[in-house]
Amino acid sequence: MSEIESLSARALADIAAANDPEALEALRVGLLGKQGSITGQLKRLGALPAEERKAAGEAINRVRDAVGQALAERRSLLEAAALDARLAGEAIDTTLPGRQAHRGGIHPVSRTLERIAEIFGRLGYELADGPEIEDDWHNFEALNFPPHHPARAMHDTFYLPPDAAGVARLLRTHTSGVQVRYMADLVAAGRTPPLRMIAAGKVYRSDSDQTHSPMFHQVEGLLVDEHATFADLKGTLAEFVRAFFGRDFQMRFRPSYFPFVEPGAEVDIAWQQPDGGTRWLEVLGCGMVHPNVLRNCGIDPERYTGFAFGLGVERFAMLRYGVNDLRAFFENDVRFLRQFA
Ligand code: 2U9
Repeated sequence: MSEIESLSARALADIAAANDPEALEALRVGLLGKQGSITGQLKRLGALPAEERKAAGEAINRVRDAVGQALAERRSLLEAAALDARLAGEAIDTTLPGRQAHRGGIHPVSRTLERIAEIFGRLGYELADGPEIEDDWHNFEALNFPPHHPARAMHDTFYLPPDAAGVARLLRTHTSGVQVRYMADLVAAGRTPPLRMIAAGKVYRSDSDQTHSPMFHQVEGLLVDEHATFADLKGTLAEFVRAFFGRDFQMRFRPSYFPFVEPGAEVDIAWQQPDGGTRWLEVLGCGMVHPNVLRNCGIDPERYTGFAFGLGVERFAMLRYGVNDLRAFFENDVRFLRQFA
């Protein structure tokens, strides 16, 4: 084997055995660099006899080209292998389960309130709200509670320090001040009944046990028109109870006293017991709006009549979801709340 042939064979074997780009580069410099062995062969061509020079030159050039190509192929092979190794090391395992996000839910009392407002919305009632800090006029006086009247003691009122003008302030004990404002605003805007509205929101009474919380939610409704009657009230409440629970109930209206209505009544429904029997359950209060209340709001009681009703949202939520302690709604135990999400 000629010198150039054995040089070529050794070079190709070395290239094939090179396992990293640095080793390959060292081989390139040793073969094709300025001091490289193949470059050295080319430099020595001049020393050969003229008749050998052509064939020897061609042979060296072939080896130089073959070695150059082998270097390039080996380089791209090593680069591809290095890239594969990097990609394998950085790979994301998409089969791993992701971190679970916590899913929130609507509070059962809010759900119930939304459900009640939705039902009355379908019956044409507009939803209104007002301040939770009230004055004596909107919470009591306009609603036919005279000063020092014993009916005030029915509400265990939380009083606040008087405002800068010395006017007494309190946490509203019912949402009825919203209806008072609604009627007064309607009259001030130069409009007249008919009107249909519900007030919904938090109310406060100093009372706390299994069925009473110092803060609870009320929905109250009001309809005023020229010929509104107690029969309209009964039909409206029967329709509401049917829509809320999804079935009909036997209902009973028991006379009761509220200063802002006359006559007033408490509404019981015949509730199915687990033992198969039924029991009367009080679920609502209602009545025909007292003429004094209409007059206090600027509406002529000789021309207009109205009916009104009130209910506790937590009570409806307890019945619908079968919860027997009101306080569970406010303890914020997610194990309890999650059941309704
Ligand atoms: C105006 C005129 C009349 C609203 C009414 C009741 C009867 C009633 C209670 C039910 C359970 C409150 O949540 S509860 O504790 N409410 O019994 N509410 S009539 O009558 C009004 C309201 C405003 C201007």
